[in-house]
Amino acid sequence: MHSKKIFGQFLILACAALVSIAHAQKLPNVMILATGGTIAGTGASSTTTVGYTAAKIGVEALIDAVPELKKVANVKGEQVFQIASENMNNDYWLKLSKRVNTLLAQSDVDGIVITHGTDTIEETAYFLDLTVHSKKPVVIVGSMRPSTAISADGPINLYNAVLLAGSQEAIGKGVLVTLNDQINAAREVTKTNTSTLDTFKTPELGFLGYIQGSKPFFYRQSTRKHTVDSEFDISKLDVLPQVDIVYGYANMNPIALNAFVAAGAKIVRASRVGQGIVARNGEADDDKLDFVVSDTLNAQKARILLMLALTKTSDTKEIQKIFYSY
Ligand code: DAS
Repeated sequence: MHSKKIFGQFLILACAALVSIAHAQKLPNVMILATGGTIAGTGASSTTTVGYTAAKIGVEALIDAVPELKKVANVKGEQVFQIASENMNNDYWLKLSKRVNTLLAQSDVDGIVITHGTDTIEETAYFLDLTVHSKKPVVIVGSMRPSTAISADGPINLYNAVLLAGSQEAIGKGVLVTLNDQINAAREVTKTNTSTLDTFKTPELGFLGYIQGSKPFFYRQSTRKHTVDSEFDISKLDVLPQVDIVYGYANMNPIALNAFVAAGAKIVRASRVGQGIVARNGEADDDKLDFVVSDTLNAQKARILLMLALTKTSDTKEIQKIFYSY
């Protein structure tokens, strides 16, 4: 009788194990690449929402703080680097993009989440949008409150990012940025507020969709080239062309601009307002001055596209075509 009971218990455990294996096999495999930022930040107290230190806790702690991740994906973490994103640079971008491309080429990786500081999330997202050659989802996530704060937004943002990166709906949409239950495209998303949770917006062209009840809902997608349609291959590059930004204003001092031009800088004319089309030969004689216009890209996004375009050509007519197709 006793052995029958043990066998029965064994049978139940074996079935439970099989069910959990089957469940795990059904879930998508999502890699979480951590780079730092406020989402990994810590403050002196639970009410510290400014004056905290970014890039303090590691990827395993981020994952452990959200046990619900295991319900939506099989997650693995990797600390690629640990910085406040105002310190982001081309070397970090090249390292991150190469790592993402390598992982997405693996059949056991269905999607990638990148945890990142919010100050340059929009730039990293666009750089990856132009250099990652896969349809698999790449979702960049950050937070506006440090992990130690009351109602920290990092955990729910990370949960949303993982379920988005493991979703069928996000396949082929290009690199995505999600915070605050909203889904933005890398090309147009921008940080619009220094501290509020709804800071990331695509002011005029709009969100791609929302995440609600653990499900992504898409209502539109980008019409411009990205990821698998991008011609930019950085796999063999260790350095990127130097491209800088000069901010225009009334009574502007031309010293900075003249210094950059003297150093050989090429010019793309963008707008500081960030929205709308910068029309060719509108505010300047672009043909005569041999300028390129940025179309609807703001200056920080135009800088990234120009940097990658210069790895292919220095012909301004070719570069203008690139700005009209990406
Ligand atoms: N220091 C900023 C950064 O790392 C804080 C943040 O993540 O919001 O971008």
